[in-house]
Order: sequence, then structure tokens, then C-alpha cells
Amino acid sequence: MYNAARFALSVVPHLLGIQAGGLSRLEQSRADRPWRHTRAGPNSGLLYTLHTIYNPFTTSDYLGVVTCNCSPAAPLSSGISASGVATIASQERRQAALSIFTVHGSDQMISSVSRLWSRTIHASFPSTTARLLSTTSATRLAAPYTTDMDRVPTTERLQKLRELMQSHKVDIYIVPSEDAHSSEYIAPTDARRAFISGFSGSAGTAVITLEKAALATDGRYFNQASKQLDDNWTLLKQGLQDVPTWQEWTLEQAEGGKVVAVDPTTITAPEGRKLADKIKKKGGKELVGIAENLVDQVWGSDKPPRPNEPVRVLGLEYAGKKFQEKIEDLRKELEKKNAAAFVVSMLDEIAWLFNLRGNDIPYNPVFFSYAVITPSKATLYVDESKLPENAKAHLLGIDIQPYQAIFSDLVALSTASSESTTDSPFKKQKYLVSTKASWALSRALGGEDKVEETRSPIGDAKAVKNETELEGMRQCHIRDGAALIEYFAWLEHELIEKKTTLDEVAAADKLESIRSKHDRFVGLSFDTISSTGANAAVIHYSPERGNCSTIDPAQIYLCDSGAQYLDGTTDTTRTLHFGEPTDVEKEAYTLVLKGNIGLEQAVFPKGTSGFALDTLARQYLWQNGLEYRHGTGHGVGSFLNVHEGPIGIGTRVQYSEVPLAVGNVISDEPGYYEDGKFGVRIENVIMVKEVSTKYKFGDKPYLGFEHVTMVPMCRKLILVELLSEKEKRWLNDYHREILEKTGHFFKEDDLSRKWLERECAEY
Ligand SMILES: [Mn+2]
Repeated sequence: MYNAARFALSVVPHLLGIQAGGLSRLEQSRADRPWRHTRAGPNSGLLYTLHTIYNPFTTSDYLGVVTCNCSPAAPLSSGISASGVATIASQERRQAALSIFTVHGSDQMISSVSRLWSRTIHASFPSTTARLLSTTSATRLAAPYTTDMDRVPTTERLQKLRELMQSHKVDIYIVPSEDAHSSEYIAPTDARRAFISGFSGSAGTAVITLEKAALATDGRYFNQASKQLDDNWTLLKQGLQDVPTWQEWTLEQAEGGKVVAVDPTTITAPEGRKLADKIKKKGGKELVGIAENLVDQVWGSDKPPRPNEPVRVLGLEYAGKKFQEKIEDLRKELEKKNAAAFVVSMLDEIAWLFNLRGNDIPYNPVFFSYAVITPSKATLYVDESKLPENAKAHLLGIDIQPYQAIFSDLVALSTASSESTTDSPFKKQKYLVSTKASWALSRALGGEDKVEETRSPIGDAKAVKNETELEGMRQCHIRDGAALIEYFAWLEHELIEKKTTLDEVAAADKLESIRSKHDRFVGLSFDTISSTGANAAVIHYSPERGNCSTIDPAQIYLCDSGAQYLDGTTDTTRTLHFGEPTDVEKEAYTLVLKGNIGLEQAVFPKGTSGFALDTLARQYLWQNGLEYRHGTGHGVGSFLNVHEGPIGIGTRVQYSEVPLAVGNVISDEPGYYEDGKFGVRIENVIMVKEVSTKYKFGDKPYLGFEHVTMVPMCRKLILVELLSEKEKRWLNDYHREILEKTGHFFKEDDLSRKWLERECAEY
């Protein structure tokens, strides 16, 4: 059990004045207790709801559920009494604290309870966002969750920021969304753009001048941003005609010799260079990097601390290759490039390289760190307090330095090499960094002359999975498939037989609880897309608790979800219908399915890239004048990030630069979307393997794919007459394989077994 959470379990009831007699024992098993279904006690007075949900990613062991029945009204410290239910739950990676209780007292008393709770929760789950969701009347108990779309007052924050800008002689300050590692997801402590602007969406850039403030975001977030931004902000709707990009807006503001500043850890070196050039060309003075983040200073003591979650060793039974060998391979790359060192900045690359996994960022099992690999030395920059004894033993021979020491060390390293004599072999050598490394790292190394930006050799090596990783992928997809089968069977039964009203989030919660019962489950690999009807047409739809739709059994339901297991990462999309689909829906689904099968059945010579294969997934849609506006596939990590480069299937130029290779794991996810009506996507994870062909022109290997996802296609949505004989055979074989591999999970589960057998029946 994870200590901080144990603290919470003991201290929260205490703070609330709840008697220990009301505490149930900790569940020992990984039970899927429906912790969100807490019931409130007698309703009188005000109902105060504090709902803390975050840290979907803690690797701490399951904590169980504690229910505190605090009725009749128990006295609280300052004369406030409360009755109701307080619950704290933690699944391996998803923790939550939820309390619904009636508080008798004044507004002031209630706000003091609120503060108490927030502080307690914060102290216990450092990477948890505790917030008061609503203070409302008891009659609203039926809908205890309110939305997270409130307007955030930023006047005071902006004023403080502008004072700091003036003291640094800065006219314009840029606040990107990124953390120091170009992570796709960030920890709450790095959510500076959200703090300063009030806009909490995942993508956007804030630009603050001494008089104005602008927030740029894309079409996914126009609605949310306009609700959350207060009057201090101009919303720059990116992608709309006549709306400047944030860069253009910054350049306009910088005219007349203004100084623009940014925290150089939050922007990549190429981006920093580009922007600096433009500022000078367009009449601004310069772009400066200020090492101390100004927003952090405004945020002050309210800023969540940097997560300090323990790092775990990923055993050889999962990693398949010793980290010492991976470092040796990397050194061969250094030698080829005549480089002095590789400075590793991407968190998933460090986790992969050292066979370690962390818990600092939602959905991504990574930990805050840097690494420097030279021909003779390997240094890992990570705070030692994160390393349990077995991790320290595992890292024997590796120099461990504090996380923040990277910058001064790089300055020292780079200075030492410039001062060495001309005959030094290091004289002409450059430091390799990935193109996604921060401007701060590049500056510490002495800038452009000293640094070579390259596609990361670690990224390339990581994308080619070894036999152990490939087998882990197969195995975790069988368990994950069983979870999805159980979920879809349950969902259909609830909606059709029991006529239960279920919203999109409640359904996603059930799916998570089913997944969490399976072996080696660690957490989700991204936020589940659970979408009904027209919502399925929103490609990046993310249902919001308390503000999402009720699943309509007469509409299409699209579910795109995935999980992290010790032996692999999953990502599966299935589109279902529980009633009578329309002809158009069936046709669209079948064309998407044909594309999915078409890509999977591709056979291609070694050297072919995902760029060249993209049309195979689109061909049947194109033949009917249809199309989808997203890529077809992305690399998938091994118990790492669900999106990983450098491979991909799509029309991005970079996909043409990296050929697919045996051992690559990639998604196959064509779709079709009709705005306002419905959406279809079918996603399997596939792995590149060598196949045998009748001939072998060019005397090179010919490659193909192996699917690992084990979830049937939706029978109701398939128009069999559109399938070729070969496709029908593929479908029958696939369904037979699913039955064989997942059947044993349902020996005592009639509901799931019957659903599975029905969906997998031969065509
Ligand atoms: Mn995907």
C-alpha cells in the first residue's frame, strides 16, 4: 500500500470528526467496488459536494474503499456538523476521493470545511487536483457532479505576472502548454497555461502583454475556452480564417522593439529559434529565455508539487533486454555519428532505456528525469527519493544526479570540451539531442554550434519491440479483449434488457472497473472516449462527468479506450449498435471495416513506410466519395505511451522517413464521421512481421501484419454483401480466434459468453 494514501485514509475521518466505528475494513481484494455510487445520509441543510478526481495514474497498490458513515450529525472541529458519506478510493492508477455530506452551518463554515478537505486531499495525494465542485442545496443530490466549465477570475494573477514581467524588463510573456519534456500529457504542476488563463483544455498557448492577454486553442476547445476565459482574455480560434496564429499575434504585439520572453524549458529548440528569428525580422527586439518560470512565481504555494511517485523496475520478463545492452547499442550510434553524448529528454525514452517505469504523468508510466549517455558514462538525473532500494540496486554503475542538476552539468560538460586542447578527440564532437528537446537544454549545451538535433536513436530502437515485448502485447490484448467483451455484453444487457439509463461516463467507469480486475492491470492508457450518437462524430470527444449525454440505445455507440498492463499497452476502438442501425450507418461501418482489414492484410517489401500504406485503409471509402480527417495509425508503446513515434500510418511527411520494420507495433484505425449524426471507427493494434511470399523480388524480406486486438466486430453493423469472400474468411477466422483466446474467461459468465458467441457466429 502506498503510504500517502494510507495517511489519507486515517486522517480524513479524523479531520471530519467521524467515529472510527463507521469505518468499514479495507477491501483486501482488487474488488471493483462502485465507489462512485455513494449514497448521502439524511438530507437537511446544505449539501456540500467535494469531488476529487485526479491522478488517474498512480501505481500504488489498490487501496480499497473506505466508507465513513457519519450519521447522525457528527461534530466537526469548528462547531460545524456534518452527516453523510465520505469515500476515498484508489484503484491502482485512478484515485479518487469523494464525499457527499450535509453540512449544517454558515457559508463561512462550509468554505472552511472545503479548505480542510482540499488541503487534506492535497497532502495525501500530491498529484491530485482537489476542488470544490458545488455547494448546492440538498435537492440536487441526484446529480452530485457539476461541470468543470466555470469562468475563472484571472485579474489578480495577471496583475502579479505583469509586475514580474516588468521587473524582468519583458513586454510579452508566452506560456505554452508543454512541460520540459514535450510530453503529450502533463502533470498538474506543469499546467501553467491552465492556471494563468483559466482554460483547462489540453491544447493551447497563452500570450500575455502588459495590457492584453490572448489564448489560442484549436476547434476541439472553442466552446470550453469561451466559457472558461474571463474578460481579460481574447480567444484566438486557431484554424479559422482571419484569426491570427498565436505566433502572428505575438509578432504584432512585439512590433516597435518589444522584448518577448518564455520559459526555455517549455519550448523546443527549433521552435525557439524560429520564433526568435521572426521577432527580429518583424520589428520586435528579441526572444529571451527566463529560467525561473514567472507563472510558477504567481502560482506560489498553491501550485501542486512536482509528483514524487516511486519509480519501479521493469523486470527482464517484461522488458526482454537488459538496460546495459540498450546503452551499449546507443553508444554504437554515438560512435557512428561521432557524437560526444546523447542528452535524453523524452520521458518515455528514459523509462525504456533504463527498464524503469514511473507514475508522474497521467496515463503515461514515466517519471521526471533526464539522462546523459557518453561513450564512457551514463548519468540519470532523477530525484533519489523516487528510487526504492531495488531500483538503486538495478541502476548499479549508473551515476545518479538530482533532476534539476542537468542544466548546470551540461554547462560544465560543454565548457570543459571547448576548453580542451585542439588535438582533443572531443573538439569537433557535438552533443546529440532529439528534435523535441527543450530550448533550455540546447542553450545549456552552448547552442547551435555544439548541438546536433536528430530523430532520437532511442525512439527508433524503442519502436522495434523484442520477442518478449511482442509476446506481452499479445497476452495483454487477450485480457483487455476479455474486458471489452464483458463490458459490451453488460452494456447491451443494461440498455436493452434492463432499460437502465446510463450516461457516457458511467459506462466508461464500468469499463475501467472491469479492466482493473485483470492480471497485470496498471491503469488506463488514455481517457476513455465513450460516445453516443452525434458525439461519436467528434473525433477527440471526451465525455465530461456531469455534463455528458445519456447513451441512446437507438444510436451508434463508439468506444475508444485502452489500458496499461505490466506486459503491454492497449488501444482499441469498437463501434456498436444496440438497436436498428440505418442503411447509411451500416454502409459506412462496412466500408471502414474493409479498410481496416485491407491495411492489416497488406504485404509490402522491407523499406516501405506507413506513408505508403495509408491509402489501403481509405480505398473503399474513397471509392464511395467518403473520407476521414485523421491519420490511420500511430506507434504503440510497451507499457509506455499509447502514442509513440517515429512510425505512423498517414500522410505526415515524417511517416515517409521511417520504414516499417519487423517488431513495430502500430494501430490500424480508419473511421468515418458525419457531423451531428454519427461516427464510426474501428481500431486494432497490429504488429509487423515477416511473411512468406511466392516470389521474392529484390531478394529482400516481405512484411505483413499480425493483429493482437481480440474484440469482435459489430454484427448488426456489417453489410455482408459488401464483403469479398476473402474478407468474409478473414472475419470468420478472426472471430474464431477471439473465441479460442478469450472463451475461458467466460466459463461462469453466461451473459458475456452468449454475447461473444452471437457476435462471433460464422458468416
Ligand atoms: Mn489509437
